[in-house]
Amino acid sequence: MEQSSTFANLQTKIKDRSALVGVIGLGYVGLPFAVEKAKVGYSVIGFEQNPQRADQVNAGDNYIPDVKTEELQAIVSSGKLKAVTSYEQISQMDAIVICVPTPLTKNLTPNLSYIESVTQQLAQYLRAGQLITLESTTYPGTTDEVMRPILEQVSGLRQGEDFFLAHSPERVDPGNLRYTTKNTNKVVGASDPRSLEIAKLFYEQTIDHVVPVSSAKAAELVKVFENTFRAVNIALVNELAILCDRMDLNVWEVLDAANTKPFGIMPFYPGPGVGGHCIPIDPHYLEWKAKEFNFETHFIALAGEINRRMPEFVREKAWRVLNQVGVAPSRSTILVMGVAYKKNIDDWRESPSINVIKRLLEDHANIVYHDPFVPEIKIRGQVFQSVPLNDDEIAHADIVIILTDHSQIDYANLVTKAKAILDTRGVTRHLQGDRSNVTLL
Ligand code: SAJ
Repeated sequence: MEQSSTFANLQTKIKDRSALVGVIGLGYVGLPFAVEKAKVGYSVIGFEQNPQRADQVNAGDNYIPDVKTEELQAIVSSGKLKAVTSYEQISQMDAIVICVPTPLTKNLTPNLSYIESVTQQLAQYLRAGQLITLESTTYPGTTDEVMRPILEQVSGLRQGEDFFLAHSPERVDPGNLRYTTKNTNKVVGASDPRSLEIAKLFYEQTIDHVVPVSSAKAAELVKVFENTFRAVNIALVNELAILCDRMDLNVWEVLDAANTKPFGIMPFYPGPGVGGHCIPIDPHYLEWKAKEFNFETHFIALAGEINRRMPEFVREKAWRVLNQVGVAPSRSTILVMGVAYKKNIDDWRESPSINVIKRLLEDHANIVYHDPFVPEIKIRGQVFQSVPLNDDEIAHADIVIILTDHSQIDYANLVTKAKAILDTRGVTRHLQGDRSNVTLL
């Protein structure tokens, strides 16, 4: 097919919603995206390697809290969305969006195995007229230097002429009810103008504001910078918390007062560490790439080191509180409040709470936990079930450690009933009444 007609044909299909959309990876990014596309009339196929997840989608059984179950069920029953586990139908797709994980290895270096394996499979079926966009967070150069060569060499097709390739970083904030896939500004970049133009058109069909940048690398760096910004600022307040502990100052009072400044500041708060699949991970993708340019990203390295130190700091503070109540850690019963990596979500992967619990288990403490979002966790083969939050459980504990500040917990009752509380999230700091049994991080 002549190049310009390929391009024009794809433009038409995107505009009239007849374009077939493929989403590779139906996780916390891919499934909400697939639902948004299907809701406006596109036929969407989710290519999901996990058969259970594919079955759940096809049964309208929602597993992503940010997706409205009734919406998923409506588009699945209307036939607008289905999930498959093989790539057979990928060549029928007009637009393909890749939303696969980009984890770190144990040595904090990028693990592109998901992106590489998806790209290798995609390349076998690639045809003229397809748009491919990568949404996974990764270092600048992944789209152009890793994906493009595979796609061109295996298929013999050329980017910008036969197929189109762009990077558009995901900006999903799990649990955020205000900013959704639809109303969160979306950056998109590509290394040739036609890929950028067609990718921008594609995203504009379901996202209120699309922000084009000059290259895929710029788009990749935008996202990694966004998360580095958070990691560094969280590390700054975590370091301040450790210093305030040494200086016998209340870091929460200091930060609350600092945040009364009406300009030039942004609230970040200390905690038991940094969890999730973004902030503790993404900055190290940039740190790794920078070394190629003989450049040390000191802020990223330092932020990671400070944030990873926080679980140990919590352990030390827990020892001090146990000392005050006259119980040795090895003889203590500790009620942990919250194992999710941040409040009001159910995700406990990479959660700092797990790192704290591991350390307290090494001290032979008896650990029980309560998390309304997480019914069960497994640590080093040991299964823990969330206990009901009742006065007996609270009274039975020598210390309650608040590690995740879920909004639905009755903290006033906790303060009234608990022998001692270590609050690592500052969630009790504004409560009225006697809080002499509470130690803040
Ligand atoms: N944390 C702190 N102190 C803070 C903020 C966060 O200790 O002041 C901790 C959290 O408890 C959590 C970790 O850091 O363990 C990460 O928290 P996060 O608020 O950054 O939430 P995430 O990991 O869900 O980050 C997502 C990211 N979204 C994308 O990558 C697309 C991030 O870019 C968003 O900015 C972030 O949500 C958000 O704004 O909530």
